[in-house]
Amino acid sequence: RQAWLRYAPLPRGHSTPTLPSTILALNSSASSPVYTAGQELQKGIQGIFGKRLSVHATGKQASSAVVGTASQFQKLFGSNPVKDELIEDGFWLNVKGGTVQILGQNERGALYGAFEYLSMLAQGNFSNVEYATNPAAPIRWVNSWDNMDGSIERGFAGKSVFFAGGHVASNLTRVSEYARLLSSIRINAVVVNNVNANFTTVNAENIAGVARIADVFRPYGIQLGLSLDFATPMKLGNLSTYDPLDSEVIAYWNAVTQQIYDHIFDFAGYLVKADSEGTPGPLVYNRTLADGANLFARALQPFGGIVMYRAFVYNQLPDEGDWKADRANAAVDYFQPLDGQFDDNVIIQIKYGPIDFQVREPASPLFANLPNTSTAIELQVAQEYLGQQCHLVYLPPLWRTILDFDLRVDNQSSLVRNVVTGERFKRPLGGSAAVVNVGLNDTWLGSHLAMSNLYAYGRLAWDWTSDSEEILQDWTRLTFGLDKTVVDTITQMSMASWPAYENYSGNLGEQTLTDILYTHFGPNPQTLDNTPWGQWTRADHTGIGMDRTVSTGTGFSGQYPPEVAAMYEDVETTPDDLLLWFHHVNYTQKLKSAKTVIQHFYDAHYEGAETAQRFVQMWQSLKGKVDDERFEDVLFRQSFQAGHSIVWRDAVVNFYNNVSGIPDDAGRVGHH
Ligand code: GCW
Repeated sequence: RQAWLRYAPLPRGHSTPTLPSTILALNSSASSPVYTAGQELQKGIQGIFGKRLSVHATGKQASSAVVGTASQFQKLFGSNPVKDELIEDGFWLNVKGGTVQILGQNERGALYGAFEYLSMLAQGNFSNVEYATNPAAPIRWVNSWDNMDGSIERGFAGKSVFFAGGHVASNLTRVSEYARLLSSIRINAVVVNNVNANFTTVNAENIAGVARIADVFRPYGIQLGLSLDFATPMKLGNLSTYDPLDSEVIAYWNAVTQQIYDHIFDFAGYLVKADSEGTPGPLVYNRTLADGANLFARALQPFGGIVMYRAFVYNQLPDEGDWKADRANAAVDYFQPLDGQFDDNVIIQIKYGPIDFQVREPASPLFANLPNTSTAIELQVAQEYLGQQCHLVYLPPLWRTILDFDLRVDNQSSLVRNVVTGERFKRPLGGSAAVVNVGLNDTWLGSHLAMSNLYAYGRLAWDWTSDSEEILQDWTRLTFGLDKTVVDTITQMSMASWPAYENYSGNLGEQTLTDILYTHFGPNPQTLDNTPWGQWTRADHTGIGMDRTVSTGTGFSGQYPPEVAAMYEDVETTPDDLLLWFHHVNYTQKLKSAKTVIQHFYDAHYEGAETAQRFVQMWQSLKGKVDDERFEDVLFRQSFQAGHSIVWRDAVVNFYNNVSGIPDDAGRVGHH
């Protein structure tokens, strides 16, 4: 349960640095992050070096490690040693042998700095450093799809740490442990309940309940947010409408919001999924999505809260035969016309791709279409379509394909990451949210190795240019120790894992091919087509792929700025890995690799499954280097993945062999 915060002793024989003699934490109030930082430094140094330092809130000593805000420091010492500019949540770290200064712009930043220093020590890194670091964006949130009854939508690790039986859980120990992990990766807010929200979340009893969660979060610098059911005024408030422009509805939400702030003075804000997959919303009253978002924005504005309004709005599309119908078009169709109509404290939260957390998608074109609106990217640490933590899939390389993508708005560099941080369009707000869905399982996500995705999410949300592999190695050392073989092996497995999963699931941009009707787990290519969910591949006897061109297809490629639109419009300039996302082609179409589409399917599936087999041997080579409990647990999962990858391989290659009737050049597939 300590995950990457174990503070395990360094290997025998490892050198020891000059340590500070005491810890000076410049705030003694137990709910302050600076106090937490002092406790954490004490705990960490004791764990790593077996030395217990005392913690004080006053008294100057040259050899103390000092942690606090720059202004607290200034007050006590009469000077400010911070040499670079700090923005909100940023910190300054100065380590010179026994001299340790950890100074945040705010208290949260100070706590982040303490974790950074401990992370260095735990990795045996005793270098002298002096630097400031600031976040890429102010919004670094986690979303939890926890239901009030304690179940978790797309949760793969047991019941909720937050809720049980319609109430907030009575024992919040796990919440506090979770908050500690999240603050160490610089997450600053958590939305605790499912976006498919239940109106009872904001009844009087539950507001008092979530206030207890906020109390547990506060010492870790984490704010609490809530998802709302748009129809609450009717369901809970006994009004006859939930029309966002109705004065009683407005008064109702103002009152609820006031009540929340009465209990939680530092409440972060609301997350809203409206008019989506059956949830109520403003469209029911022919109001715009901006009317819906601004309703909450205005209720929150006096308190400094924000609204994360999800762009995941689409209708089910009954008619796949309609060559123009395309769910991927929905977000831009709905939101682009509203650009500029959202209040300043509204952030549009956009899933990374235009459909839904697929193994590969192009960047959502909505990122290019809202220059006058603040945006955030939504990622999913919970591997819903990506093996549900039963398969090892290290996600940062996938995320980076989106965040590093250049949308070329106005023919200028417009990386997605620079859009969501607010930099590209000069927006005051922006950032990211990841759906995490930890549960009561001791591993948090259901799998030890899956925790690298959570760790990496936090690190990237702070700095999207950090290297995926270096982050992974930090995580591995902190989680499993400094043994080089362990670090190298987990690195190799993890870095090969997303390509492997893509190989044995959906190739060339045709989505995951997982079962989308029931489980979202395991292969089921036949569920993609002929359903109203709109995750179509249009596979028939001769060809496959969604024609999303402007000239002959759904017009989706035209939602990108001209340079990008032109690239995707043309089969020749569309990268192979997104070919079937943008084009309907024959199975015999030649790829840039000179293989045909169908032969690529066959080869990739065999290759992907072979890689998954190798993970088992690679992991086995770590026996004795990883404690038995975690060794066995991971071995079990890797063995499952190895077997399941063959199930995937055979299901998918046989499916396309059957529809196309084209044999495998290598003779592995079908009847021969
Ligand atoms: O991917 C789909 C999930 C739903 C989820 C929805 C969403 C919370 O299958 O479980 O609902 O996306 O993101 O709103």
